[in-house]
Amino acid sequence: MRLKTIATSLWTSAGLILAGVGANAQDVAQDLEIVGAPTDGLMGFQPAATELARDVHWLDDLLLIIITAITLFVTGLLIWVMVRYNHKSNPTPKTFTHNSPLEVAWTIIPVVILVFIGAFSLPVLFKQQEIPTGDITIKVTGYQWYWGYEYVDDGVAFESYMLQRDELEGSGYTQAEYRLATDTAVVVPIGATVVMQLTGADVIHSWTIPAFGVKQDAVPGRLSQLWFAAEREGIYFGQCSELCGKDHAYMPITVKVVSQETYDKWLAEAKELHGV
Ligand SMILES: [Cu+2]
Repeated sequence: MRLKTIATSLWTSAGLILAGVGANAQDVAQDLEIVGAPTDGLMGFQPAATELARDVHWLDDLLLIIITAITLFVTGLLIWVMVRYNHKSNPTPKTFTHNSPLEVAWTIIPVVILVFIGAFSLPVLFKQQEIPTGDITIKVTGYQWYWGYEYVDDGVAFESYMLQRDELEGSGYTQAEYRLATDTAVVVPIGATVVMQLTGADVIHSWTIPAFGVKQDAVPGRLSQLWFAAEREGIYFGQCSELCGKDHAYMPITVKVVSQETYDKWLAEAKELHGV
């Protein structure tokens, strides 16, 4: 693996020198808009770029309504008890200790609420976890501390490292993308069903793109899967989401969603540069 890595980087470097710096296979998608990135000072989700992400946002909204209603109800009860049953307003308290109808109610009602939530959340979960047949299959391997990608049907494999501050200059990214942008990116065509098979080479890592609504652990010795079909062209960022060692914060993920035509062009060049 190590030899292959060295060979791949040598080959990549040779390709870069031949083609001129910056003209590597990733450049086909360099003028893309950055869609999926965190924004300073904002709350809420990044824009949903897949059906899965829309589902997750919708479920979050539903839960927020339920949580708000429950919180207001409980706060109201607390205030009512504090005002009506304090020592001054209620000098001689009743002495009963049980109220069966009330106890049955506060058991049954939460069960009903949980079943109601489950009726909506389980279909969302199943849609994520039932993996369709992919148009493209990419094997993702988490390493300490970078990601490896293999387009298994196309014989393309490469590693993806975070761009250091001084490498961002001239890469098409700005300093705002520090700790998000990588030297190579996962490139996928818009609308294609992409299946990712994840594993870890050393410890557990976790692959995610928030705007796609996907996150999956990459566990050594196991092959887990996720899928997505991106609906909007652009650049999307994610970060390793399972604490994996000292450089955990420095193994980001970049995905470029491009037109089919651009993808075909990229793939042809990638086969030259990153062919296995
Ligand atoms: Cu990590």
